[in-house]
Amino acid sequence: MAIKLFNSQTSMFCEKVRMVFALKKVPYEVIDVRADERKSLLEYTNQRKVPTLNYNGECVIDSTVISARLEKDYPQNSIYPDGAANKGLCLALEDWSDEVLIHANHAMRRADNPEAKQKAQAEWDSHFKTLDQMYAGKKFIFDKLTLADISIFSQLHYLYTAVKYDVPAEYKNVHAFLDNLRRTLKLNSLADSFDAPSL
Ligand SMILES: N[C@@H](CCC(=O)N[C@@H](CS)C(=O)NCC(=O)O)C(=O)O
Repeated sequence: MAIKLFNSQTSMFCEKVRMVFALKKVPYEVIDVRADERKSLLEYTNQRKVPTLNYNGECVIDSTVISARLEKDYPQNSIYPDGAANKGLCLALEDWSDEVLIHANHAMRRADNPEAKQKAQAEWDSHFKTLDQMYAGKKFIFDKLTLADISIFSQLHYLYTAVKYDVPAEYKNVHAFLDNLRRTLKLNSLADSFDAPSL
């Protein structure tokens, strides 16, 4: 048995999970769902969402559930900060990124007229302000790379690569964070997607 990831290279949630696998140095096989238009995913799970794992025969769906499961079974290089209070904060930030930043990404991607574009920009602006404060004087939110940074990076990275929207220059701390993560993930360019087997 092996761990198989039903993956779409352009999905931000798949990139998030690929980062968790790499941080923990857990080997896995990739099944590209775009190769057969999700036929094998639908056959296996009866649903269309990625990331999905065939986890040694067990079906595990959703990046948050997958990350928590990998942490439980492979506790090395923890994706959470130390201490219950910080872990709770980390999980809340993961959820904020997965549920709120994704909304801003979808809004920007779907904006097909000047009014919608302006609205999406205003939505992102308020998040950039928050993020710029969160990363003021810090490489990571906690004292090391955690799932909070990974989740936030995956949304900002999608904004840059798929939506093709540059973070405005005034958000210096957000830029510094993106560059720090680019180096941490050993990406030559922010335009590359992350798929290294280990970090
Ligand atoms: N909350 C889920 C979101 C997963 C998700 O939205 N996946 C998208 C790709 S980024 C997908 O597969 N959408 C296809 C569909 O819904 O048909 C997670 O964290 O994994």
